[in-house]
Order: sequence, then structure tokens, then C-alpha cells
Amino acid sequence: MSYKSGFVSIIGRPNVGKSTLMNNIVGEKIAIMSDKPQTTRNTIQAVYTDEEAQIVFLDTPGIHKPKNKLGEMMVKSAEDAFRNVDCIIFVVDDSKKIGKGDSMIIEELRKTKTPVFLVINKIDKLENKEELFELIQMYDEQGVFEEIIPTSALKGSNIDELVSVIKSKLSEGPKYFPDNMITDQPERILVSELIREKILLYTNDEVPHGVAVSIEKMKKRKDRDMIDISAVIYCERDSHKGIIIGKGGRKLKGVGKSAREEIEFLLGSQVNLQLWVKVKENWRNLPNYINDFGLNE
Ligand code: GDP
Ligand code: K
Ligand code: MG
Repeated sequence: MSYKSGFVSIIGRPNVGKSTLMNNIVGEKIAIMSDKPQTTRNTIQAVYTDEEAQIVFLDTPGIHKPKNKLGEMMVKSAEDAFRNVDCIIFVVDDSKKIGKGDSMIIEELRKTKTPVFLVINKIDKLENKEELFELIQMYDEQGVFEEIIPTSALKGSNIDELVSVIKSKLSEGPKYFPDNMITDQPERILVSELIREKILLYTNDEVPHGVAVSIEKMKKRKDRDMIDISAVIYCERDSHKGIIIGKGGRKLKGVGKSAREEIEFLLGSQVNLQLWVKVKENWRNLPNYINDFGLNE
């Protein structure tokens, strides 16, 4: 069976247990992305990896009532984010009624074609099964959720079920992050993996030993919403270099464009991407290089 990967947006009001839930899902295999200030639109929160699949959890801020222009932009970016993920996890707690905040989120979710799962968290706080059935029914009547999964993030109940439901929505894809990788620069690694993926796609695997991508520079401009990235693509032979660049540089241009679009989505910023191709014989055999690239092969 082929490897699966994808992106999941996890949303919900503050305090419903999103962080606890994610910690529970990723557990020991965690590659926690630091709780850094919300500078990007889609913050990578955590990465779950197992033998079958890798799930990248994104935090999507800004699903709220647009009070002003900025608010409208935030909602717009949430919509974009919804469209670009494999599924959305909407987390609520054991509250007996659907509050105003949640109603607004549900109305946003109603508009998206992306599958939405509801997690009813904190079920350990419920008195009996009857209460849970009532909650499930209340949310089911909304007609928005493909499945409803009750959990207790605190006790670790039904987390496996949630993971397998998410997996059912992932398609074939690469392992964006190395196993058990703990890094303070997850975005750098992700960017390099995205570029690598595009090269393989555009060259139809014509480059026999693959390539390594090293991010030489990744810097946000001070004066505007733009990140400059320059990356070196290492291959083993001149002939491979030719294949990657393509006639008149066409292939590399295609790689750059499609990689840039995905990177912009992930970082939530405009990106100026510069790609260079270099020949480095036997890069695979050089342990330092492999470390530098963050590869785990
Ligand atoms: P977030 O704001 O959505 O990320 O919520 P947190 O993960 O920070 O959790 C908010 C509070 O709810 C914390 O005190 C958690 O310990 C608690 N909490 C999270 N999940 C559960 C659960 O399943 N059961 C109970 N009883 N408490 C929970
Ligand atoms: K995918
Ligand atoms: Mg949190």
C-alpha cells in the first residue's frame, strides 16, 4: 500500500481542548511546532507520523464574524485554508447548547466542500450515555458533519478512532517530515520537501537517484508581507541537471511556480522563490549532507 499524507485544519473555540487533543494524538511521536506568535496564516501545530500515514495539523485562526476589513480578510483566509486541506476537524466540548460562536463557525463550515468531522471532546464530564446521545443528535441535525466522534482528550478515549477517520480522507502523498523529527525550523524542512516533491512530479522520476533540496535562505521582509526563499537543488550528474532545468528552463519554472503556490498557502504569505541547480556527486554518501537536508533515508 502506498504512503498517505495530508493536511488537516483543526478549529474550535478557545478552551474546548484542541491542544490537549493534538498532544494526545501525536503523543510520543510528536514533532511539536512551538507555540509561536501567529505570524502566519496556517501555523503548523503538530505532525503525526506512523507506518501508513503522516498528518500535518494546521491551526487556522480567524474564523469569526468580520467586524472590519481585516476581519473579512481573516474569514477569507480561513475559507482558503478550508479549501486546501484534506479534512477539517471542528472541536466542541460538552456544552449542552450550540453557542453563538459555534453557530457562526458551523455556518462557515456549511459552505465548504471539504469534509468536516465533529469532535465532541470532554465526554468524561458527561453524567451518562443519554447526555452524549442528545449532544450527538443536536449536532447531527446541523447536517454539516460527515462523522461525529466523541472523545476525551484528557483520558485518551477514542483518539484512535479519530486518527483512523482522518486517515480515510488522506490521499497518496510524501512524508513531509522525517520520523520523530524535533526541530525549531519545521517550515524550512517542509518547504524543502515540497520543492523536492514537485521536482519528482515534473521530471516523472527521470532523475534516477533523486535530488536533495537545501534551503539556503528563508527570510521575511520587514516592509511587506513577503518571504524570500532561495533553495539549491542538488543532483548527482550534469545530465540530471539538464532534465531538472528542462528546455529553455521550462521545467524548473514549472517546479518553481507550483512549489511557490503551495509554500504561500502554508506560510500564509507571499513568497519570492529562487531555485538553483547544482551537481554534487554522491551527495547521498555524505553524512553531513544528509544531516543538512534533514533527510532520514
Ligand atoms: P484549547 O484552547 O482548545 O487548545 O484547549 P486546551 O487543550 O488548552 O484545554 C483547555 C482546558 O480543558 C484544559 O484545562 C484541559 O486540561 C481541559 N481539557 C481538555 N480536554 C479535556 C477532556 O477531554 N476532558 C476534560 N475534563 N478536560 C479537558
Ligand atoms: K495528499
Ligand atoms: Mg490551544
